[in-house]
Amino acid sequence: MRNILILLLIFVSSISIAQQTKPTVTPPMAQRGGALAIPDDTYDGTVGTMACLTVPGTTEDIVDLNVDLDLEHTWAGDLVFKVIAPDSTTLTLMNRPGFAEPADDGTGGFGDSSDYQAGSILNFSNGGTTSAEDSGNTILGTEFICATDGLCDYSPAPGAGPGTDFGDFAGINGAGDWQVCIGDAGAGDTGNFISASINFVGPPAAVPSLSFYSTILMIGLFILFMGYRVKRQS
Ligand SMILES: [Ca+2]
Ligand SMILES: [Ca+2]
Ligand SMILES: [Ca+2]
Repeated sequence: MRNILILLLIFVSSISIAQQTKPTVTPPMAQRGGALAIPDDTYDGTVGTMACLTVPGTTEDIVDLNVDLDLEHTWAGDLVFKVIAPDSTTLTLMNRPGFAEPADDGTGGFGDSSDYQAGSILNFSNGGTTSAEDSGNTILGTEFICATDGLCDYSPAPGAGPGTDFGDFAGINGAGDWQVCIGDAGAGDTGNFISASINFVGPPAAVPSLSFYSTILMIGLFILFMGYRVKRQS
């Protein structure tokens, strides 16, 4: 009887330990699009005037996400970056840095003259150390954001565009096609959108509740009690 009790307790304990060691966060899932020329001076605030790459979504509900961009261009202050969810929720990542656009319609002046170099991957996240509006503001117009200034991690700065930050996507289901888009609102300087990837963070894996452990403990105590009674009666 005692051996059976010990085996039962070991079994119950092993279930409990297995449940506790489950991962609590779904690993980010990187997705990638293709390559595209950015049309010069066409941006009017609509997606149809931007160069967009499609990025496959995730079947999970979104907790957070961040975006990697690779592009080449000779005038950062011409550019608007947006990420658009399958349900059309839109976050403006950057809006003509160095220029306080009165509206998100491509009109008015232009911003910082710095460049983007292919292969220097920019990351946009809520934890980005530099506001996207400050892109290139410490370097010359012929120097490269990220490659020259070493500043590659940016937080969203929507300016007059839609959205606040990546929290805008929290709670929506990620299934379907996402779009990452670049618009150009100033004549003369041009470039190419090389790639985009979205790192999706899903909900935490299910972790047994406190009541689960309480139930296991109660079962263990019950088995011990019954074993004690059987021993007393024998
Ligand atoms: Ca701006
Ligand atoms: Ca330039
Ligand atoms: Ca341009």
